[in-house]
Amino acid sequence: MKLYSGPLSMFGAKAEIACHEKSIEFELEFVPFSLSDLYSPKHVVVERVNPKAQVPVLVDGKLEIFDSTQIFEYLEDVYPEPPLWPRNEVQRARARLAELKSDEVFFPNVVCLMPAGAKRVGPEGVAAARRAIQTLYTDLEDSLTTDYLVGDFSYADIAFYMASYFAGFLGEAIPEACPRLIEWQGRVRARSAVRRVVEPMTAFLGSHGIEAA
Ligand SMILES: N[C@@H](CCC(=O)N[C@@H](CS)C(=O)NCC(=O)O)C(=O)O
Repeated sequence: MKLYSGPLSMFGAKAEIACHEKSIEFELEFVPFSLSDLYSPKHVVVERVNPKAQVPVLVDGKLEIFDSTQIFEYLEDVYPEPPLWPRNEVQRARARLAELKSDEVFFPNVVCLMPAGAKRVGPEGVAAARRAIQTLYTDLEDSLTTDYLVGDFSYADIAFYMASYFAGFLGEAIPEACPRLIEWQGRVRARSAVRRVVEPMTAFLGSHGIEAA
């Protein structure tokens, strides 16, 4: 199994963490990436497999797939243990929705804080994105009643941990007013699968003078 990702890819990190959680042996290849040129030039395999030319891409024998959530689904089917989706249907639906909301509701706001995103949306867009992030933190704080977002540790935790990790580097860390969410973050950060992926990312950012708030 080979995973194509990037040294700062939040979606690639999701797939990588899931592989480590499931103790899957896989090869990791980082595609060309720099803070100045981003994902240019594109990697030939990524361009061939993904019409959107984005990482992550997973190649397993003849199977070639892309998109972190599609990769989660494949990993769960092929390596069901330990489960990273809840077994109960209702909880599974909730976890899937939480994962989707992290990627498609929360993270687009984080993208607006990145240099290219901020240029695209302008100062008012950046301010709106910051407000939306804080509102979503508060909503999650209010709904968090267990150790993890939905039942046991799941793909939803992986997704939201990574999204909030990048928000933290962009000045929108989880606020002190959300103590349960801060504890949740510490709990996820302590997992060895998460540390293996996030520590090199933090080092990469640090080597470019970028520190978490
Ligand atoms: N929905 C996709 C998003 C993938 C994505 O946005 N990948 C970024 C890196 S984190 C990328 O490759 N960007 C390069 C580009 O869009 O040209 C997923 O879950 O994998």
